[in-house]
Amino acid sequence: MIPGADDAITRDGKALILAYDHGLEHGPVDFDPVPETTDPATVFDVATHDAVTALAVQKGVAEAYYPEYEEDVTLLAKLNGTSNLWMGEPDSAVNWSVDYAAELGADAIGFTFYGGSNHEVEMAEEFREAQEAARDHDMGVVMWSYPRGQGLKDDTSASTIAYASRLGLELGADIAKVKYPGSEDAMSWAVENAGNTKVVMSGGSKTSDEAFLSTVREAMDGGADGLAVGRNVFQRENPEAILDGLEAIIFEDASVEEALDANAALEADD
Ligand code: FBP
Repeated sequence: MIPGADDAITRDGKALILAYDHGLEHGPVDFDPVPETTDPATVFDVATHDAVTALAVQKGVAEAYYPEYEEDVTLLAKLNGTSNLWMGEPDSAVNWSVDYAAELGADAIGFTFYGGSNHEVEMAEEFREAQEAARDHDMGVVMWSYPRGQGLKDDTSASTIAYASRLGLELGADIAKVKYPGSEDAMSWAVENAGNTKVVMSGGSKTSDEAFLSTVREAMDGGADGLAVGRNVFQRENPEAILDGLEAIIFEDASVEEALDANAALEADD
């Protein structure tokens, strides 16, 4: 990592990255809860919320929609990705070059790395190429660090997530995006292992307002530097409300109760 390389995609050193590469990674099923989100413009509009420090999308979506939003949205180019139709060992095709991402206006790149996959070696080499090209363009580097593959029994255990965040540091990411390891202590271990590389929590499948805000609060208490989230924002009827709550926790260090009060539409669990 290089100090300051992630400045364009952070605020006060913290990140709230909105991820919207699900049309590739999971397919249209992720748009079912809020069918309007099939239209990328809907999610670009959400990304104009003040809390969002960057929007992560794939090449085709960036090409087609970013020109209209470049004044209001910071682009994080998610360089690689694989569809849910792929049934092989975890792997991810590199779909655009760093040069082309820079041409389209990206301030940072995102790269999935499946440590532990039988394709780990090739993926590390592809990451190296992308990471060094990003340095040439002064772009930040975010690693989606998701250990998985035949040899991995539990891809969200504390030790696996600590290893995931460490891989971010070792391979040169400015930010490592990791799955939530289940507790503040486990997150703290992951953060410690990342050294100066920032660690952000990956959102996961949609939960209630209170449950999600509580998990984010725990991750922040464990030393995380923010969040990279997709479904827990865009699968809500009122994504602005949850972004208000997340903004309170991530940038204002609010409690869960204070975050729930940040927008009247947010609901506490019974
Ligand atoms: P969510 O917040 O919806 O979990 O999105 C984060 C993310 O990393 C996306 O960028 C990506 O599409 C998806 O999760 C991949 O998740 P998985 O590989 O675990 O299905």
